Parts: sequence; structure tokens; C-alpha cells
Amino acid sequence: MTTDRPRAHPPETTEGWYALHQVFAWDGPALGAMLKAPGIDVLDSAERLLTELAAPSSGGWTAVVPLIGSSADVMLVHFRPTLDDIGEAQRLVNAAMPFNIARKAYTFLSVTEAGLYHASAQLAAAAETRGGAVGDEAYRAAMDERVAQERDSAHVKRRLFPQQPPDMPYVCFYPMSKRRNAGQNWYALSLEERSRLMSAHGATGRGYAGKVVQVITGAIGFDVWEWGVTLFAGDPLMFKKLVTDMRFDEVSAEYAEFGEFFVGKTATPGEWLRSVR
Ligand code: 76R
Repeated sequence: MTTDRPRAHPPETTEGWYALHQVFAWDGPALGAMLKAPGIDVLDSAERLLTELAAPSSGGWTAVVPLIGSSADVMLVHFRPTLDDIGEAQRLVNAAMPFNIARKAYTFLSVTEAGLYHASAQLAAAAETRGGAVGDEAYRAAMDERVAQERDSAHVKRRLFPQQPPDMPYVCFYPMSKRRNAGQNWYALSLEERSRLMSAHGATGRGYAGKVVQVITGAIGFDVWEWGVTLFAGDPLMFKKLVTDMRFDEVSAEYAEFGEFFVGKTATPGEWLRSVR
């Protein structure tokens, strides 16, 4: 089938650490009972495992986020250099007490991503001007250079290899996608239009500099949702303020679909395990 509409090109993206969000729930008093059972040092072994995962030799980190107001109990957020390292973290957690008796309430696999909308739109326009095409040799060479520059910059490093700010213990995680409805299809918009919308999105977001740190992870090809949004804040009300502002920001207002929200407060493994009754 042919169409008159020019092909909408994806933006160039550059990726960093893989991410896995694991949400566990224990039915009834099973978790407390296991932690208190005489003779087995579940608390000690779980604390040792989670402490190891917090700073693994592979690089990356794992945060323990006891959930607040959720039907589940705890979320583990793993960042690792490779998908295999994520698989290893998952294997260790799932096999260990008390996670081996938990229900996996939710899990989300993704990879940190920086979308280079501006560079993509610029280089696509340049290609057109010189009579070339997106993806041709000259485009690729210029893009590779831009990607390398971006990966060297402090702000892209922060997005690809995120660290949790020590003064931002509250965490909010949700998956989202962009709409593909007739007449309202993100994936059919021109790159220029998407670049314009994302630049306005960035401007809205920057109003929260110093109050919220966001980690955007791409999940296309990994999950039914397209992105994971992981927010950190010192004041949990900032989640409501920022997400509200985003709802009114053009790109979210027109194109965003959201999944379930998980909110909690980071704890050390020992703090979490000792708080379980
Ligand atoms: O111009 C720019 O610098 C834009 C930088 C930027 C990109 C590319 C940016 C900035 N984001 C980008 C990409 Mn974001 N972001 C979200 C959400 O709840 C909602 O409505 C949306 C969830 C929040 C709260 C948020 C916050 N962002 C993305 C993408 C990929 C989209 C794609 O490729 O099509 C998604 C899904 C997404 C979603 N974003 C910022 C923020 C904040 C606070 C900023 C500014 C801070 C900063 O520049 O680091």
C-alpha cells in the first residue's frame, strides 16, 4: 500500500544502563512470619543480598523502595550496565528469601534513554537541503559525532547513568506510552513537530530543577508500555505538581497514556526488613 504522507522518522536515541523495576507483594502475614521464624536468619541473608545489589561489582545499583498506599509491598529498582547483569540481579532476588514466597505484582524492563530530538530534526533538515536522505552516509557520520558529543556531556551522562540524589528519598514510578489514535498519532507526526513538542516538554520540566530528578527509560521492544518514568523528590507533593503540569503540557495533554503508579520512600535494606511486622 502506498501513502502520500512522508515517513515519520524516529528520533536518534542513545542508551545507558538497563533498568528493571520489580514490585513484590506478600499475601497475608507470610513476610512477617518468615522474617521472624526461629532458626533461619532471613533478615540477615536478605540484608546481605540487598546490600550487595546496592553496589554490585558489575556497576549500577539497586534501590529498595517500600511502597506507600499501594496494594503491593516493595519495589526494587535495578540499574545495570547490561541486560545479562539485570538477569543476574533478577535471578538472585527471585531465589532469595523472602522474595521466593512473594507474588510478583508488577515488573518493568527498560533501558535508560536520551532522545536526541533536536539533533535528529536538524540533521534531517540538513539532509533534505543537500538532496540526501535521513540515514545516508553523511547523515550517519554527523549523527555519530553528535551522539558522541552528547554522551560526553554532564546532562546526558546523568540521564544514562542516573544516581539517586541523597536528599530525594521519595520515589514515583509509572509506565507510559504515546497515543496512536486516528488523527492523534504521535508516531505519524513529523520529526519537526515532535521536536517542537519535546522541547516545550523539557521547558516545563526544567521548572522542577533541583526539586525532582527524573529518569526516563525506554521500553519499546521490552514491554507493552513504551517508557518508564522514575521520579525522585525530597517532597512527595512535587510528584503531584510536576505530573499535573505535564498533563497540561501539550505533548502529554494530546498524546500521553499512563499505567499504574507506584509511590514509596527509599530505605536501606536493614531499615525496610526491620520495619516489616
Ligand atoms: O528539551 C529538552 O531538553 C528535553 C529533554 C527531555 C526529553 C528528551 C525531557 C525533559 N524529557 C524528555 C523525554 Mn521528560 N518526562 C516525562 C514525564 O507524566 C507525564 O506527563 C510525562 C512523564 C515527566 C514527569 C518528565 C519530566 N520525557 C521524555 C520522554 C521520551 C519521549 C519520546 O522520546 O517520545 C518521556 C516519555 C518523558 C516523560 N522531562 C524533562 C521531565 C523533566 C522534569 C524534564 C526537564 C529536566 C531536565 O531537562 O533534565
